[in-house]
Order: sequence, then structure tokens, then C-alpha cells
Amino acid sequence: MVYLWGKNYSGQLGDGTTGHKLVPAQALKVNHTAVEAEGLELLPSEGSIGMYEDSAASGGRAVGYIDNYGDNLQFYNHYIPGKIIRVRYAALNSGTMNLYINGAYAQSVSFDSTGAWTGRYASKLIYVPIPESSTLKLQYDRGSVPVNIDAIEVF
Ligand SMILES: [Ca+2]
Repeated sequence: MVYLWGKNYSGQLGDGTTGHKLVPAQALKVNHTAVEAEGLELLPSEGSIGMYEDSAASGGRAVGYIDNYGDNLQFYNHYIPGKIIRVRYAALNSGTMNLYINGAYAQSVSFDSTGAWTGRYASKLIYVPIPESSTLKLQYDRGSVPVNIDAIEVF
């Protein structure tokens, strides 16, 4: 389970079902945290970070325009101490964003190009210790290259 806040609170809770939709052929673990990016609190620094409609996206929406310093998506990993974060994303060009755990920089995450901003998504696996009851954040910082984020899972 996961605690969400922000817009779309009532409609975007991730659960096991959502996880299955993301990558039908892959099942790393049945019980895990899954959230739709469009259900997360969005913290624009000055730009227009926000959701867009895309039938190819999990839940029919994803988050884009993450291209001003400080733009980020964050969520609270309530129960599960995890080892892997799986990010479903789209990016015309290869991108990079920074991962923070409990507010502390953890690592830079690179995303291979999917060939388009919409319509074609891929999954990025990030291997990192994720404490129970931690806050995870993907942020666009100086040196980052934007990607669109569809959904995030913790295993
Ligand atoms: Ca989505």
C-alpha cells in the first residue's frame, strides 16, 4: 500500500492490479508499491510540469514537462523496504534525473530513449536500498535531461 497526496487523490491509487498492467510479462513480486505518476504531488519550480493524456500510458495519463530545475515527483513508500524501483517512462532522447531518498541525493538515473515523448514507454530498473517508510523523489536538477514519467513501482 502507499499513501498518496495531491491532485487525483481519489482516483489514482496504485495497487497490485495497476502493477500487473504496467508490465504483464514480468512479475518480480506480487506485493509491492505501485503508483501512477499522474496521481502524485507535483512540485513545479517555475515551469509547467503536469499530466497529459496518452492511451499508451498506464492509467491513460502520464506526467511531462519536467524540465525546470527543481521539478520533481515524490511519493511515500509506506510499508515495503525495497531494493528496486521500476520507473515506466517515455523520452524522445536519452534522459537523466536524480533520485532522492528521504530528501538526500541517492544517485543519478539514466533513461534510454524510447523514441518518442508519448505512445512508447519503457521500464527503467533502479537498484537501490529503499527503507520502509521513506520518501522517494525523482527530480530534474542542473545537468538533468527530461523524461516523461508514467508510473513508479517499488519492489
Ligand atoms: Ca500513468
